[in-house]
Amino acid sequence: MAMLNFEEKYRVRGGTLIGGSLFDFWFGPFYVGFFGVTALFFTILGTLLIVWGAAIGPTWNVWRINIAPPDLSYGLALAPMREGGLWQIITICAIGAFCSWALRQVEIARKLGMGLHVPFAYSVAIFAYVALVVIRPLLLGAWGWGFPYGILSHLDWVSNTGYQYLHFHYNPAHMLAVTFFFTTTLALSMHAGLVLSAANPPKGELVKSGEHENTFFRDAIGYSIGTIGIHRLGLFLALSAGFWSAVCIIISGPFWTRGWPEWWGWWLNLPIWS
Ligand code: 07D
Ligand code: 07D
Ligand code: U10
Repeated sequence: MAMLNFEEKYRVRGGTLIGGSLFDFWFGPFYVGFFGVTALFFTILGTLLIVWGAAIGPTWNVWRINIAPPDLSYGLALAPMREGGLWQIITICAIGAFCSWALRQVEIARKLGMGLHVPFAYSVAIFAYVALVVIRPLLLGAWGWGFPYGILSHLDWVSNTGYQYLHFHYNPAHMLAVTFFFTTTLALSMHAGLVLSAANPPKGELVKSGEHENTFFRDAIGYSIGTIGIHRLGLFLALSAGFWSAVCIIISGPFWTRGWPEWWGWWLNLPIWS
């Protein structure tokens, strides 16, 4: 079925979570929906607040614009606009926009009778963000622990936070997250390479099948995970990367206050060494 015919067939009412058919329509290629409206609302408001923050700040250099969270002395209270209040409202807008976007994905998936894998996956990214700007600051008792909104300033925050724990590479959850990130890239490059090599042959040659793909890996490593399996594995690897990232930052401070190399003391203290 041509794409335009398909869209005509599936652009039907229903599947919405809230608002019935109020916003149940399309605008050009975009599905609108209640959560499209809330996503747009939070995005526009949040972006305007960033522009305001830039306007009252010292620079218009996009790399150096910085909207910092409140000073630690404000604890979990609201701060005046110019002293971190802006960061607090932008954070609310960001969470509002990200969650709206995930729920819009849910509505679109429901309309199409598809699974909720995409919104579930996106929710893990939202979890990592919320871990950084809500969960960890709450556990540490001050919004000031959140990261600043700025292209270079957020990099400074990552570096400074890393060195607060002496050597962040020794954080065991960071190790797991990094390993999952690396494995995700490996898996994607293997999968994309395999599919292109079979499904996109040079002109004049036959397109190869899933059997060829299976056989390639059985010949090479003795086992093939299969054509659905590789997608399950890919999702698992990628979501694990995000999940362990969230864990690695939540435990830094709330559950471990010393340098991360010291955490490995348990290994040196095992009775088997004495
Ligand atoms: C390719 C999809 C498209 C998305 C893009 C990002 C904005 C921000 C806002 C000026 C893969 C759009 C960017 C809307 C503009 C203002 C105020 C996704 C793709 C192109 N970071 N980070 C970047 C964000 C954190 C870290 C780049 C966001 C944590 C490091 C971009 C968040 C930590 C490096 C960016 C976030 C951290 C970057 C490219 C939120 C740990 C880099 C991102 C909401 C996770 C790299 C100058 C990219 C860079 C980079 C955006 C959070 C670390 C500006 C939106 C606090 C070490 N980050 N980041 O391609 O070049 O993502 O930085 O949590 O080296 Mg970051
Ligand atoms: C938070 C992004 C969420 C995004 C959302 C969507 C928009 C819309 C619109 C384009 C989580 C935003 C959408 C804005 C855009 C349009 C139209 C993703 C998020 C919801 N580290 N480290 C990680 C590595 C070191 C440190 C994670 C490697 C040093 C700290 C990952 C190395 C020190 C923190 C990772 C390395 C250090 C991290 C990041 C190597 C510094 C974190 C990925 C090779 C001296 C952060 C939750 C992530 C974290 C984190 C990798 C080195 C410190 C595992 C490979 C030793 C303080 N590091 N790191 O989390 O876990 O993505 O955050 O050296 O806080 Mg690290
Ligand atoms: C995959 C795949 C696969 C494919 C694929 C893909 C994964 C099976 C079949 C997909 C992959 C790709 C396409 C590859 C490239 C992708 C990446 C590299 C990932 C990164 C992506 C980007 C950088 C692009 C990001 C772009 C975005 C997010 C779009 C931005 C769009 C908007 C902001 C508009 C969103 C629309 C909304 C919210 C609703 C609609 C609204 C409007 C259009 C505006 C008008 C509004 C109205 C009419 C509503 C009225 C609003 C009101 C009343 C309130 C407004 C409030 C105010 C305050 C004004 O596996 O193989 O192939 O392709």
